[in-house]
Amino acid sequence: MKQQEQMGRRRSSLNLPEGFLWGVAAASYQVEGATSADGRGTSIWDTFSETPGAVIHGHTGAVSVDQYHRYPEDVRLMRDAGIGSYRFSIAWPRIQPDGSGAFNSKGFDYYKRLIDELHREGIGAAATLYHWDLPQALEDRGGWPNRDTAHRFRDYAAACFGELGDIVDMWITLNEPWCSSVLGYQVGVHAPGSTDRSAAWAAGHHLLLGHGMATEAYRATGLTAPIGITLNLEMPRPATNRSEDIAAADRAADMHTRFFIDPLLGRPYPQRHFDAYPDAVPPPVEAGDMERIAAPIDFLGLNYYFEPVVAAAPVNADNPEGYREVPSHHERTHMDWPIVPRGLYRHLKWVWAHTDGRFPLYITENGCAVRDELTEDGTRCHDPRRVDYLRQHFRAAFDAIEDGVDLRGYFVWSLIDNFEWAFGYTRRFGVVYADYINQRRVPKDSYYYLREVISGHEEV
Ligand code: IFM
Repeated sequence: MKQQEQMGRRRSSLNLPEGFLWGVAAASYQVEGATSADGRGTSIWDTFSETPGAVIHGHTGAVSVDQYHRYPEDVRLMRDAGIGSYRFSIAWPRIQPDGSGAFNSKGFDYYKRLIDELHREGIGAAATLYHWDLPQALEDRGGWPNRDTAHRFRDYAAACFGELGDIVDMWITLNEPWCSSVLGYQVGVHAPGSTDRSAAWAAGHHLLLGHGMATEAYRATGLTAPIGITLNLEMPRPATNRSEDIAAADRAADMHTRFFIDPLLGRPYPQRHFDAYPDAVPPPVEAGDMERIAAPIDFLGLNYYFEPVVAAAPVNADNPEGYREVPSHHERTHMDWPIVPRGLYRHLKWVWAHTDGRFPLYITENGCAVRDELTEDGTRCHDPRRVDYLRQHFRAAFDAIEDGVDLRGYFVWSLIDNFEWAFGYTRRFGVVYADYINQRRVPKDSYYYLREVISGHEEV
């Protein structure tokens, strides 16, 4: 029996592959605030969060944790936890207020200041080009369902490569295009709040096309930092081993997973999904698009939060794909998401097999929302559920590495509590507590736990 099995499978992070990257992640609109500073334009999230009823309590990202001004403090918090890389996103409307035409040097300056500060403290910069804050001017011209937006994204990305290419250590083109397309254009709970399936499919295609064109533009620069994309795939677990449930779970992965991962691999979109909705218009694919989308990437980023359970359901007009989500016994987070660490192991193994081990993988987000409170004296925040959540998910990821998955790094979502989209500030994901009244940051127990895992002193 191996020693770690004798220890009940608890391991030290010192057993991780050489160079394993520990990071924390965040996104511009969720943490920056300063939405009208230094020439920033309006984004679809500014507009959406000001729409009555769109976000809980009418919260907006206008101030958030004010990282735009307070980034030195946040970088120090990362340094003191031994964080190796900060995954942040670049706000397109800071760089190009109208989404086309003139670029704003003050926008670039902010990211240069942030990256310089990170580097001064020995922390790498992992920049995401698009984490949902589309310039409103582009939405006014049709948004992602309009093919032109993919071209505009390519131009914006190329400008970022030109200005920041020598200091960014890792590029991520898009964060979770499923959310931008399906939540934004079909379900309508995210900006811009549309409810049109055809628009969502077109948006998904143009997001991927923008990714492919940006990746091609990047290669033309000769820059060598790795570039990839972050997906939030979902491989639901079949409720039982009956063949109907297994087939239902497979169908449930068509839009959430196959639509986004297969074209990156040079494979077609899942036609079966389009066939289920004959009234909707399939993605407007033009000659050469699929080749562009499959432009080689250097890694694939995965965001994992939970694994749903799916069973077969009667096929009818309301449920043409014939599946439904069913309850499970798992404890749930404040997002009402089930805690399924083993699902992360299955997820990594599935992606690794589905991609034929073609790209190294990174977990670019994982974490949980907990109803955190400060101690009475305001100096500590005990979040044992988050510590437990992280410990179990780290363990699942390390198991996958042991079983052959080339997982190169793990970014915890998030450094600090922030604007959780339609939930506003009511959901706390940080390992650092944000006091939104006075902008005080208070490290939670999970922050100290993460620090000790990274230093190799805490067993997982
Ligand atoms: O806060 C989000 C993030 O912006 C994208 N991935 C999921 C997180 C938690 O919901």
